[in-house]
Amino acid sequence: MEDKSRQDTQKIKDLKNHHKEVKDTTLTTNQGLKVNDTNNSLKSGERGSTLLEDFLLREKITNFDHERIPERIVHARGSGAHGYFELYESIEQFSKAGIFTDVKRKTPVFVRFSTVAGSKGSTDLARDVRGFAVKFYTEEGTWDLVGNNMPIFFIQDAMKFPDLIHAVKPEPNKEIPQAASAHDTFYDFVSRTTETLHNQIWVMSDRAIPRSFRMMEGFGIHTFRLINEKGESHFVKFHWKPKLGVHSVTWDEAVKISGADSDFHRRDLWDAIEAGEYPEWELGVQIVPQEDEFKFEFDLLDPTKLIPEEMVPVQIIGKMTLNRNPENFFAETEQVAFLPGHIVPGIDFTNDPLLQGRLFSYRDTQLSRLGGPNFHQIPINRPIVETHNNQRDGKMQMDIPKGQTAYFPNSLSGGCPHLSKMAEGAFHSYEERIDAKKIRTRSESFNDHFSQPALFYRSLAKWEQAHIADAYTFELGKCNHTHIQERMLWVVSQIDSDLAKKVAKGLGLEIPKSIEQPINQAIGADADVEKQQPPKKKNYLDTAPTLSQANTKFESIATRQIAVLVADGFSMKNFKKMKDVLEKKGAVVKLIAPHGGKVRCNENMDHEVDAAIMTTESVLFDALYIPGGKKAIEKLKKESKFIKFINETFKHCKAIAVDDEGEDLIKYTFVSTSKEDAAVLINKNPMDFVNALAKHRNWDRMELVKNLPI
Ligand code: HDD
Repeated sequence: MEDKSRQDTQKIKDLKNHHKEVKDTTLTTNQGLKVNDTNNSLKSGERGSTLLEDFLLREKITNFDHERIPERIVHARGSGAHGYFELYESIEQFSKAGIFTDVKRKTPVFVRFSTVAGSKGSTDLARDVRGFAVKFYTEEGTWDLVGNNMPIFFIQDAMKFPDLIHAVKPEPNKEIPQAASAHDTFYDFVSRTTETLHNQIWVMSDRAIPRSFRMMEGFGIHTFRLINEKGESHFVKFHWKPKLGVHSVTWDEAVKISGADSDFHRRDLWDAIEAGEYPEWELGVQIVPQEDEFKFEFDLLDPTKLIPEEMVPVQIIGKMTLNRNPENFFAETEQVAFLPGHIVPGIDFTNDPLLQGRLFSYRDTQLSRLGGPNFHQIPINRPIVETHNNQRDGKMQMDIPKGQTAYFPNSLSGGCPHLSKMAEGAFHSYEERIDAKKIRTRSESFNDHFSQPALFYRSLAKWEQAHIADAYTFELGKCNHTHIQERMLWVVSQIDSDLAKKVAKGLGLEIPKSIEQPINQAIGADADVEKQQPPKKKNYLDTAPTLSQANTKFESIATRQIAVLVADGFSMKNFKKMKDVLEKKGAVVKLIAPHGGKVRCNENMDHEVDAAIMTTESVLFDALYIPGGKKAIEKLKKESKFIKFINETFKHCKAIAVDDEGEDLIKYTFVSTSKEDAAVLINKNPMDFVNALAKHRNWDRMELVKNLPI
């Protein structure tokens, strides 16, 4: 049956014009010549040398030699999907953009999620920021919202971006480490550039190791402007809120997932869409009236600061659904080009100096990545509206512009393309009043680097704080230079002294009383040192509970992966009862057995095995169920990997349900020490398991399992 929600958007229809089917066709060269041998080159005799004449060989090999384009300098590892955006209610009082006023529209989108530091083939589970870039193909032109899964950025001025990236990327002499911030150069930079600390502590938090792309928030980060019909401006911050809530894995899992399935997030996104479980995010806006620009104790133009939702609530205005996987990874996900400079009437920039620099960088990078100025003609990058201008030629011109003229004004082409009138929806930059000196400096109002990292840390649950301490200990433990570790300890102590003490203990170091130049060097060599960091931390809010993942949504178990451990003779009655409930709630049940092929239940029916135990790992699942059946349990006991599987599931604080003889199996595991645990369910109602699973993890178990020898 046709899935109505998957009806082609205008962009999909457009892309279909470029699809190339391979059904029932003859192999040809790029010139259309039919080919009857693509296995052998042209030789001088059966055992002779290959001839230069062999144009078939040359065409095939030349294409192959040039298959790769430079990977993105950052965000190289990514995964994309198509979908659409729908507006719940018009916000015309703030913006005249069609996408924000027309509730009947279904605006096509293409989204690319990414990690930042790693190469194209690196693991999905690196501790890192995730890119969250959305291309809206709107009726007034393309709007790109190129954000991340964290609401702030590392630096305040685009001028420092190359330094930041050079510090985090593999060290240039040895190209080590891949997709990891845990090394000397990064912490050398961070400890000397304290504006990074806010984003840095978010990277130490669970946000940096998401359970899935579908379970992370997205943020536009910068303060943008919304412009209404009257030309009035309101400041805005954009938020994406996942319908499934914000959830993460533990670091121990992340490390193991990287080995077991380094495509974990990519696969999860792909599988969910193929299964019809379309990922959804609601779009929210925080609106600040123009006159409130200076009302806050931080600067709205400073991208290292967030506006706590407790100060300005997020108003939900629409929903994005991803319902279609790309047809071709390279053509779409690799070649898609996002530019923060792509905006539409009703949306405008602010003077955030990071945003201003980005407006240059993204177009520039596409020139070398995609080879020339015509990258907007690549199918995935084409807007859904027609384009007409006098820009011409360049590498890979795909259109054939007709006519005698390519200049404006002209009379020979009847003045076309002519200029648009404002009433026809022309873009017009917001007329911000500027009366200033030309200076190379950083605004004094940006000079607070510790208040918001401290607010973030204070706002988290105990288990989240513990994860941050562990993350700092791990990351700094990987640094080889004591002076870098000590400087970081001092810097962290300015955020929270208890946190710094925990990390210092793990490193076996003392927190220095002071350090030479505890200063943000970005301010400039001749700046007044006294005026710089750290001044007294501001405390304008005790806590911001919305920053904690403990306060996210815990309603759904849809798409959660449940490992069911079985062997021949497993209890069909128990299994069926549990499976029916789980599947009704949208969870995915997978049978894990000692071998592949089929497994026979105690009612003599054969069941397809989803994975033989040797091919899978507990870290790829959200929860575990053991249905019992005497014969089956005896078999499972004999395979140590099942015991490891159960112990690991327990260590990672996941829900475990066992029925009947299943209890005999957990006697051999650490689970037996915790039968009172809220997420260990022995002979309980399947709904108890569902409820435990919806909570994502039982963090109350954390202290107990911390030192388990697995
Ligand atoms: Fe950037 C890619 C997000 C600051 C320069 N950036 C890139 C992508 C995302 C972001 C999600 C990947 C897009 C895709 O999937 O193709 N970047 C951000 C955010 C920033 C930010 C949220 C701060 C708020 N970036 C930033 C600065 C600069 C760049 C300050 C340069 C001055 N970013 C780039 C780039 C990339 C890029 C080098 C690499 C590939 C690309 O642009 O298309 O130009």
